[in-house]
Amino acid sequence: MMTLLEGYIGIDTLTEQIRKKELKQGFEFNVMVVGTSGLGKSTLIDTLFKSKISRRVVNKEEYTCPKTVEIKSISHVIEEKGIRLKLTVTDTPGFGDHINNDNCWIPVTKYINEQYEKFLNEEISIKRSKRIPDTRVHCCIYFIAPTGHSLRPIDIEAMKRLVKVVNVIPVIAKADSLTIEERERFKRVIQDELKQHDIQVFPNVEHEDTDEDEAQENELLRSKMPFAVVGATNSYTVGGKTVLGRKTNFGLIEVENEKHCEFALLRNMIIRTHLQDLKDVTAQVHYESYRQRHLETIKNNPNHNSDGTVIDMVTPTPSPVGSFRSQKSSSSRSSPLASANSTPKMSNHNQANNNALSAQRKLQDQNANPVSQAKVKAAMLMQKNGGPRHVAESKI
Ligand SMILES: Nc1nc2c(ncn2[C@@H]2O[C@H](COP(=O)(O)OP(=O)(O)OP(=O)(O)O)[C@@H](O)[C@H]2O)c(=O)[nH]1
Ligand SMILES: [Mg+2]
Repeated sequence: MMTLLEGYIGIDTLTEQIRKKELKQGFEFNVMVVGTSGLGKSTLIDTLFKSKISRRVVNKEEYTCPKTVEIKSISHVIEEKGIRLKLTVTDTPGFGDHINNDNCWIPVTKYINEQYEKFLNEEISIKRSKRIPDTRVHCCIYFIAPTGHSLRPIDIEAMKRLVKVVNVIPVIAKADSLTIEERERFKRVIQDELKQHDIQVFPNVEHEDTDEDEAQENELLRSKMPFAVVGATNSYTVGGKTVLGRKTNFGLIEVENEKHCEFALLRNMIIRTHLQDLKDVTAQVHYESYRQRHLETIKNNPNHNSDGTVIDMVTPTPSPVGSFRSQKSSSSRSSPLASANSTPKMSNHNQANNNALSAQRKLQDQNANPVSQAKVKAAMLMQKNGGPRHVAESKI
């Protein structure tokens, strides 16, 4: 189904971004919004894509912004100047609605891991499709309340977990409630706190190319983050032009006017300059790290039925940063043997797990020998065919 855009957002610039990259793959992009309830998550998604995208609208007149009560993904195909983008937006219920908000990030990290699991299952399945549908979350926009003071413990705890599994882009929500000076001060406080708690948001310096220009561009972006944003879905006419904005007692706040807020910086980064990078880091850092965790879990506990809730996301696992760098600079990113390294997901079937484990071990021992790897892969696939398989369903 085609979703009509109500204005220019800039997805046509994608061609330039991926010129040297995997053109044939087409464009799929999955974005998620997370944070406390009522901070404008659903609204910002609509603002970003200039379309009523965060929910299906039956009657435009009846369009309201209901509270989000469950994790919900909606896919749209949007097109601009002949470039099509399959966009999936995952809206999540806000934190903070319960008396006890401990572990409120778990449903979100679980959802993210389920998408990795789906991809992994596809990758290792015997009849895998040429192009695996990619539901992995490429970008998680994290909403910080505009308190002007400091990050709240819930935000620190949630972001700590999230940055281990997904690209996190923090934003100061509803920035219209802060003065320019308050925004700048709040931004510096947040930057210090993120550093203090070692919360590495996107773009992470460790995942960067050696490319000088890219490094400089990212350094500049980091100094301006988190962007102070305002979301709006109402249009107004200013100087003969239609703009999205919020009408207040003190005048109209135009969301795309850089003098009014930093929405445009966020949109430019996500869509116009870093979309492909968000996808690359997802595939080569976060997904790889998920696969490693599964491998470790099966190795250390063959009878363990691993899933996203069991694995501790805070305990650092070796991140494949080095390999990401080298992969990123090489022309061929995905090894043809990558799927042989994958860990099949099997439910309580000890024999199946043990056989898979021994196949994995053999694979690790012999990873320099492509012939042996092919044999091990074949053994794993045969094993997989014979044993029961648990495929997690995501709650979309
Ligand atoms: N002042 C101001 N209000 C906003 C902004 N963005 C959204 N709102 C309003 O805030 C209210 C909540 O917006 P939502 O987009 O539903 O918030 P949410 O974060 O999705 O809320 P949950 O679904 O409960 O998690 C609505 O009345 C919006 O119109 C903003 O940037 N500034
Ligand atoms: Mg919502």
